[in-house]
Amino acid sequence: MAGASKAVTDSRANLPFVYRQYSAERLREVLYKMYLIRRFEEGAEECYTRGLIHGTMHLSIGQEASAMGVCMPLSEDDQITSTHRGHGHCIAKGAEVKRMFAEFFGKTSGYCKGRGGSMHIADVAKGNLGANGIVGGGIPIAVGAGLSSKMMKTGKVVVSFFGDGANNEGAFHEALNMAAIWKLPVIFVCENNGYGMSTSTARSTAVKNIAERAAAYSMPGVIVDGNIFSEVAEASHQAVARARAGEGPTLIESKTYRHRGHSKSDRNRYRTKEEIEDWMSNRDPITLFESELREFGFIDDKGIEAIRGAVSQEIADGIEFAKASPSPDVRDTGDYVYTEQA
Ligand SMILES: Cc1ncc(C[n+]2csc(CCOP(=O)(O)OP(=O)(O)O)c2C)c(N)n1
Ligand SMILES: [Mg+2]
Repeated sequence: MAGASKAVTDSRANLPFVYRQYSAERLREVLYKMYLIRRFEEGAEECYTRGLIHGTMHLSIGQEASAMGVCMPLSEDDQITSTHRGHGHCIAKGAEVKRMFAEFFGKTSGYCKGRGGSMHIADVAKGNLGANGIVGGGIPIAVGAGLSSKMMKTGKVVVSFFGDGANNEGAFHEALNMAAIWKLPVIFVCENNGYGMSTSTARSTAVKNIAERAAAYSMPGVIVDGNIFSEVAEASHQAVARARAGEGPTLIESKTYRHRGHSKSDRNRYRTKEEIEDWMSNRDPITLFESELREFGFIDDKGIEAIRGAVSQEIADGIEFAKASPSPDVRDTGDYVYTEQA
């Protein structure tokens, strides 16, 4: 998202940072996008159930504030690397849902001409270097992109999204060390949703907070409530400022929760119904953001209804676009799959 800022007005002086920094219009646009992520995934899930989409998918419902908050201070030129749970990151960085649906449907109008599907969407024009089916796979790529930014003096900041499961991999540690010694403009965002498949973070990770690992690489480690948009956006804003100033990387741990199972085949046996219900009822990121917007006078019921209606229309149009788009010719299905062909 473009990172324009508004002058601080007296009436907003005591509000949290993002409500002083951004215009009412931008903040309402964030709510729109949070709904767009959620409805996109609900729509994709429904299409999957109806047999219109094949394979599997990993839904980030419940993690929308994390994706939107991190991307808030990024410009279109800044870059991200994403994960197997990357639909929210993709939309937050500016992707069009109609081309995402088309990709899911395996159509030529999709972001990867229908060859990639849910786990491989890349939107390089908008700075999304790609989702990645390899856990932790995007972390070294982000460091490479950060090195490129520094050497070419492009001024780009690179965000690497990854899950708690990735922070115990060698690639994570090597990448953080390298980014730190070279002071690269990279922001490592660990979306800690409490589980890597069925394994809880407590069982897999020796430290209590993943952000503590930043100390080993001499960079700031910041913990945020990943379900509170304003908190995530503020931390991201600071990390972006540090990166742009040439001071190097930051590790942000965004504590959040996925409402759905790990993937379509997950039966949720490792989590209690009460735990899931608690996060859905009391910690839902869209509900929390909506109530802050209402409380601070940025939106009312009518405004929220208008956003919900417009999002539903964009989703319906996106699904129709995907349905109406052509499938690749069977003779061309091998095209665009490899970077170089014999
Ligand atoms: C290198 C690698 N190891 C294992 C897997 C299988 N796998 C896919 S997702 C996943 C869990 C990832 O957990 P986390 O990083 O916490 O992300 P989350 O699914 O919670 O968003 C695993 C083990 C994989 N895709 N790649
Ligand atoms: Mg996880």
